[in-house]
Amino acid sequence: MALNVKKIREDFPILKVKVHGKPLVYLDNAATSQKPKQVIGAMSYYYENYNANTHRGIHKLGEEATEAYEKSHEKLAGFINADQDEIIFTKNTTESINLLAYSLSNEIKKDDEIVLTQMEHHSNLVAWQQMAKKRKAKLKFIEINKDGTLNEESVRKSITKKAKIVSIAHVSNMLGTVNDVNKICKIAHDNDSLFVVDAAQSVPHMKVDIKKINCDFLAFSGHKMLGPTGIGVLYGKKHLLEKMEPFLYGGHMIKEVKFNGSKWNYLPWKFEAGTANIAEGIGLGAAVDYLNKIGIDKIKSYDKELTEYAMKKLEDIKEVEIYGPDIRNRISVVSFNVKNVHAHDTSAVLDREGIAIRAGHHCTMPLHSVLGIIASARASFYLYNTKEEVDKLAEGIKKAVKVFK
Ligand code: 7TS
Repeated sequence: MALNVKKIREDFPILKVKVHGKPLVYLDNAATSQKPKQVIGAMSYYYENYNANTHRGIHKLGEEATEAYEKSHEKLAGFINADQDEIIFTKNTTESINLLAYSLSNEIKKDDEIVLTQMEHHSNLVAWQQMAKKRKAKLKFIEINKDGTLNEESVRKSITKKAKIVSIAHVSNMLGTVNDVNKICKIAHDNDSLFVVDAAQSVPHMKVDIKKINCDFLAFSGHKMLGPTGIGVLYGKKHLLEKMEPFLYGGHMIKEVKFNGSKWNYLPWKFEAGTANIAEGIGLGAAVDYLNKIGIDKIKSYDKELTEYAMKKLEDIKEVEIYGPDIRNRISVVSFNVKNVHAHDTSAVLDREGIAIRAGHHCTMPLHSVLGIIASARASFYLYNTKEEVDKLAEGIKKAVKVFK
């Protein structure tokens, strides 16, 4: 059964907002998603009814807050088929990857290799780049084909016995390419390398099963999957997390502290130092409930349907150039440029129509240089978007073509 988008839209208060007097058409979901009232409500309910710090006070509110916060770990674990103690709450994908780059750095020696791809978000590039500099290790980048898919020969050539870490995006936030992480994971493991997945753009839009991928680590952000900002996830295989150094030290992450030394807490608390983003954790749990209620497989097929529809509509405008693969290897994201129009100008024209897209380098500057462009416009879709909104996008782009002729 298809999604009941009309009913879904009623859950998102922001979709009633007018922008420049026009109904909001929100097509910037790859940057952040909107939040349903169930998520906003769960967070307000916590603040209004059981706000207290977790894992500390032996009092009713503290126990309720702790239970709800731990329950959220359990929900997130279920969502990606992990165990509860393998789910570390971080601030976002960026922090999850920084945690890894910091905590794994002891394992990296001179001339070891860290393999990424040309399509990485800066978040899955800069942290490794800095770690590689410190350890005198090398970064390698798997090349892309003209159509924005990963080049298979480059995959095989880049991942050798020298690779200690292979870290790649599951879905590119600029090209929308869905990478075959199962296959690349196997190649990484055959070469005794750790395999990390940047799942910021996949977990919100498709079923991600860490056991099927067999990845060692996987990172994603709550705010792109209907949850609040300030909460993200790092999944890691338990035996690896147990071996790793903590990232932040202080309260909550310890089991025992003496003046001259400390022992670390059990997983995942070892990596969750200090007072947590409690309301945000609870909000993310509510977002998972919401996604589960609708069904992630249904969301995926609807996202694909919208993306395919948008690609067709945009391909019909001869001044538009679309980047990335065809719909078979893509989901939710369509980046493009209008001939002779800067992406910022396209975005500004669309904004006057109430349409929100992203314009710029989308935190993928190296990818933009591979494509030979400095910027692009990007429409990205989610479960509450409609074909009518895509029609408005196409009309808005035609307006931009005319304005800048
Ligand atoms: N990785 C990918 C693939 C992303 O798309 C993003 C955010 C991140 C990592 C970082 O996520 P954060 O929550 O830590 O910021 N992508 C985008 C985007 O495309 N536009 O704004 C943020």
